[in-house]
Amino acid sequence: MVPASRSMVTISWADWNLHLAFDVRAGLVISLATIFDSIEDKHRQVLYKGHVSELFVPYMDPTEEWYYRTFLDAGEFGLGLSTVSLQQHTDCPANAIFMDGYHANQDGEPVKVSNAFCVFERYAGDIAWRHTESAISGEMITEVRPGVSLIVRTVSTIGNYDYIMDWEFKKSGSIKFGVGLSGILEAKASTYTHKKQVKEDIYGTLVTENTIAINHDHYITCYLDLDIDGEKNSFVKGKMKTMRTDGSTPRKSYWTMIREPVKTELDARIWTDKPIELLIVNTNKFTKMGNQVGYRLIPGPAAIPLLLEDDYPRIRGAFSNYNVWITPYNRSERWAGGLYADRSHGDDTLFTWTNRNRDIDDKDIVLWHTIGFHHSPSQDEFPVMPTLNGGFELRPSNFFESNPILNLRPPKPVDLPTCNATTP
Ligand SMILES: *[C@@H]1O[C@H](CO)[C@@H](O)[C@H](O)[C@H]1NC(C)=O
Ligand SMILES: *[C@@H]1O[C@H](CO)[C@@H](O)[C@H](O)[C@H]1NC(C)=O
Ligand SMILES: [Cu+2]
Repeated sequence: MVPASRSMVTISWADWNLHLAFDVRAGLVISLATIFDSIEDKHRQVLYKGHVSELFVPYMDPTEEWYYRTFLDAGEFGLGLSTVSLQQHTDCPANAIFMDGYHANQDGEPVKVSNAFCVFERYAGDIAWRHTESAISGEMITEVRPGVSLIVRTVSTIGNYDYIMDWEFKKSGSIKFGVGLSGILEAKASTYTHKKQVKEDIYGTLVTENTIAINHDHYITCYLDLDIDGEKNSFVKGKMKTMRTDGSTPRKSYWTMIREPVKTELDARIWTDKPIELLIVNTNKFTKMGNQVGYRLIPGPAAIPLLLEDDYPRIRGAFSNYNVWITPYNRSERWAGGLYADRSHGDDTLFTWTNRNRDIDDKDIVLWHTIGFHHSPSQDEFPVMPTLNGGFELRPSNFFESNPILNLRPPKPVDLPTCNATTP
């Protein structure tokens, strides 16, 4: 790991090279992530730029004091402005390296956020790949490689909620983004002390005497400008279709994959609540076997919006109408809720941009993906909420000629420090 400067950092780890930057609105920005391919003997482009674009949290209490609580946390508060200083040993492990972030205040003066990100190598006891071969008579062969990855972490605390955001780079070529929700549930005072007394809709859960935690959603929309082996990429949708056999064997059915290129923005609006394969491919590059070189999105949890389409938060938060979108790259289209999110009317969102139905075939394209949660609070989350996790994976799909970590060396046995359960 080689930090190069304070504001913009280049990291080389395993086969990965990447940049980190701090943005007042997005918080952590990952860019120029490339991975070394030993067969091609060069670094290959994967992610040109990735960051959280918007974080939409509409509350479900429509009464006078609460109806307006439909927050656009990135656009209205700033994930960078809300970034907190991380602590060693608690927020990040002992082997973490910390980075500061800087932004300008309203007078144009620099403000330092110390320890805004931490970067660490993680071995959490996972397996990168393994096999026990027992088919060879008289022999039992086992090969296992431990899964070690690089984590870049940042935490934004926006009012009551804490969002823990991790970008994980795996030796296999996968990039994972994870978000952890913690902090304090937004609650209101009430005269109720027991559920039996409640005869009306209280818009949430009585989590303790006189306290109602309100129902709400979290939509974390990520901007992912993938450049798979270069700028010109295309989007491919793979549908799994049930096929009936001709009856020549006892099997009646099977499923097959039907992949079709998606050429326009409207066809690229997708809900991932049914089996679907989503690929970003390099239109002009194939493996030796003739498969199209690409990366696959393994989506995070999908929360289909339940507000009515003519309701104001639904219009301002229209980028939650689908959880996958593709746009042609446009430098003015980075913030899913609009450039000016505060008091916006919903006329500059990912939804309105994509209504133009532009061509997305064989172009520099941007993938937008939303991790969604419908959150009906429970007592277990009071007074502070145990972390609730969600995330997605960008995983190589015919990007390499074969498993890129086949040649990982088995580790030397080392005595890692043991962590003893402490008694309070
Ligand atoms: C780029 O985005 C802006 C904002 O949505 C829009 O006004 C402009 O027409 C876009 N340009 C193209 C070529 O789509
Ligand atoms: C954990 O407990 C073992 C056995 O009591 C002890 O030898 C070891 O030093 C302890 N490790 C730590 C990190 O406290
Ligand atoms: Cu919540």
